Amino acid sequence: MERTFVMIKPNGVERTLIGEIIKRIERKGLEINALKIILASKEQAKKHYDIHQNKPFFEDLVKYICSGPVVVMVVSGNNSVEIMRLLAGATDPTKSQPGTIRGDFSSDVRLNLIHTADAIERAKYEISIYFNENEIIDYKRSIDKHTFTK
Ligand code: IDP
Ligand code: MG
Repeated sequence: MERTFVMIKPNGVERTLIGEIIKRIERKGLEINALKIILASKEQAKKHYDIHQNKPFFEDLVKYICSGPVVVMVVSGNNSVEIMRLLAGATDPTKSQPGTIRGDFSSDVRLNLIHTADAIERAKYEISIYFNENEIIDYKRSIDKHTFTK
């Protein structure tokens, strides 16, 4: 099962969109294997967005991610990386389609509600910034291992 990393950014929490976003992930058929609300440290945010360290918006982005509680999740399912990108919608709110999380709820690229990893290797890296492996529970697969007679 492919894992991805998802974060509901501070404005998603502030706007009480946690439930709305989780509902969309679950109804698509993806599994949530780990979930917690945290205050990200500057160190975590810098690691998370290391590929953007030379961009003009990097410092503001790091400050923003640390500005309030965020929800971090490990989500899995077939092609979960690509499917979560589809559910999130395009980064630029002028291009995110209605029906996507960003398309339905955001109009500013800096406040686009959700982060979701863009490749399997990035997902592994980002998960390792926010989770210990023993916090991640593959419950559906573990249910499959049991044999129920009744
Ligand atoms: P993604 O979140 O869709 O993967 P990235 O290009 O990886 O988009 O950018 C990371 C985050 O940085 C975006 O979600 C957005 O919040 C912010 N960002 C991207 N481009 C800009 C910009 O031009 N100005 C300000 N913030 C930006
Ligand atoms: Mg990205």
